[in-house]
Amino acid sequence: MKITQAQFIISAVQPHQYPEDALPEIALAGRSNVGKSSLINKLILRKNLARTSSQPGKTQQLNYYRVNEMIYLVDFPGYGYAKVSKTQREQFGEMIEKYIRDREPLKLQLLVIDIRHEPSAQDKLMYKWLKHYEIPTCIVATKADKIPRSKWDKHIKMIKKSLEADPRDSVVLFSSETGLGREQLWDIITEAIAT
Ligand SMILES: Nc1nc2c(ncn2[C@@H]2O[C@H](COP(=O)(O)OP(=O)(O)OP(=O)(O)O)[C@@H](O)[C@H]2O)c(=O)[nH]1
Ligand SMILES: [Mg+2]
Repeated sequence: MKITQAQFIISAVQPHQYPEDALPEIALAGRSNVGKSSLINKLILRKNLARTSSQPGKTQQLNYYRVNEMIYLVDFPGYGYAKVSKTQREQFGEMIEKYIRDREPLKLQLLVIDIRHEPSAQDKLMYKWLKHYEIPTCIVATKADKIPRSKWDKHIKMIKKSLEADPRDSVVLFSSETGLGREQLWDIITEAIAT
C-alpha cells in the first residue's frame, strides 16, 4: 500500500463526534501498551502520528486517523490498565460495545495481542463481542521481534487456542519494530473494505 496521505482527525468521546462521511473504518483494540498506536504508525509509515504510550490508560477516546482519503484507522483506548477506576472501566466497556454493535462503517476489527503472552480475560471478552456482533476480525500478534522466530508458531497456536479463535479469522504476525506483517495486513484491510 502506497501511503499518500495520513492525518489525525479527532479524539472522539461521544458518538456524535464520529466522522459522518461514511469512509470504511478499521478499528484496533487491545490491552494497554500492547502496541496499537505503534502498529498504526507502522502501517502509515509515520514515526509518531498515533501517539504512543505517554499516558497509558488515560485515553478514553477513539482516535481517528484518515489514510489516503480512503479509510479511517480507529485507535481504541487500551484496556486492562490497573489504575483505571471501576466507573471508567464500565464507561469504556459501554463505549466500545456500542461502537462495535452500531457503527455502520466498521469493516474490520483488529484485535491486537502481544505474541509473548496468553490473551487476557478482556481480550477474550472483546473477541466474544466481535463474534457475537459478527464483525469481521483479524487477530494481530504483535511484538514478534521480541521472541525468536522458532517460537512464533507455538505462540500463535497458543493464542488461537486461548481465544477459541474461529478458524476463518486470519492471524497476522506483526512487528512495529521490523515491519513484519505490514503488507499482509494491508492486503487484509484492502479486502475487507472491498466487500
Ligand atoms: N519491540 C517492539 N516494541 C513495540 C512493538 N510495538 C510497540 N512496541 C513498544 O511498546 C510500547 C507500547 O506501544 P504503544 O503503541 O504505545 O501501545 P498502545 O497499545 O498504543 O498503548 P495504549 O495507547 O496505552 O493503549 C512502546 O514502548 C512501543 O515502542 C513491537 O512490535 N516491537
Ligand atoms: Mg496507544
